[in-house]
Amino acid sequence: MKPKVGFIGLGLMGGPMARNLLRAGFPLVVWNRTKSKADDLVRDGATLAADPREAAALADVLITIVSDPPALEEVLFGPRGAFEGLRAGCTLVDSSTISPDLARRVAKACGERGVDFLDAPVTGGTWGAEKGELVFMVGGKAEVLDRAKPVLEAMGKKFILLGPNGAGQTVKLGMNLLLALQVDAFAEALALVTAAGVPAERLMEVLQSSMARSGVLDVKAPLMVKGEFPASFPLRLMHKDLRLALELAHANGTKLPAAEAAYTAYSAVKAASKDDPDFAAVARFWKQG
Ligand code: NA7
Repeated sequence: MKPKVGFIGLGLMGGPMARNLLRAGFPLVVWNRTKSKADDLVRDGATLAADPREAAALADVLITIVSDPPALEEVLFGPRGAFEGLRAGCTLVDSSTISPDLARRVAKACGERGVDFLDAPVTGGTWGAEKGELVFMVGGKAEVLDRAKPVLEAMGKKFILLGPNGAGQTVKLGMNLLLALQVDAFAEALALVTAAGVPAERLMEVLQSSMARSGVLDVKAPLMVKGEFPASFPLRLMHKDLRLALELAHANGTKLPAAEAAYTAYSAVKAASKDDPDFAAVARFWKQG
């Protein structure tokens, strides 16, 4: 029999991930702060929990994917939070991007209740979430990952065990730091070239045939040239990830001067944007002057 899965956080990523669990035939209990985001899933067979506590109490495997560290603390440890409902022997998988420090605190609290825990942030964007082709960066024990895999396989194609709890989040922050810098660097190159009178298309042409080409730029650079930023990975979340990376660096005495500079650009665009754009909108920094 398939384990019962609880799912908390039906945002841009969580919505399609939960949909894939339902499609794969897992009995699914969902909870989201904004209730209406659960409507389609409930219509198609998922059960709506009254609160995170109930979602946890009904689940063998509970998956959380919410915005940031305060959101996770709220759904786990807040009033009627999941921790009040988690039973010994269950597994909690958190796929939010949070600090490694919070991941370790959650692991400790789980350990005290006899609950297994994996920090398992994902990469692949909304496209990967919809296709069920996410890559999971996992911190925790190999045997816990092995047991959780049949559930995770409904949502992803690759599961990389990186070390003890916290290691998944650490690597995720390193990866997003690189993505943030690549997109920021392209925005600078674009500003340099176009201000000097050469059209953006010429830069793109060369980029496509050079070593400067990368997966992220294949996707983001054309949108940046057009100035269109529909949110696939919202800038507000990349801004949060850069902040978490800088906090981790600070705690370990690691200097990240390029990340500091990029954080300034992302912060300015975040403050000035009235919409909820993709992180590629960091290009607006050079339009604002
Ligand atoms: P979204 O689309 O912004 O979704 C965020 C989700 O987190 C959404 O379900 C939110 O509920 C939920 N949320 C945010 N704050 C809270 C609080 N305080 N309490 C409960 N629930 C909350 O983000 P993505 O799906 O793109 O990304 C999710 C994570 O994966 C994030 O860490 C990324 O960096 C990676 P809402 O629907 O707004 O009521």
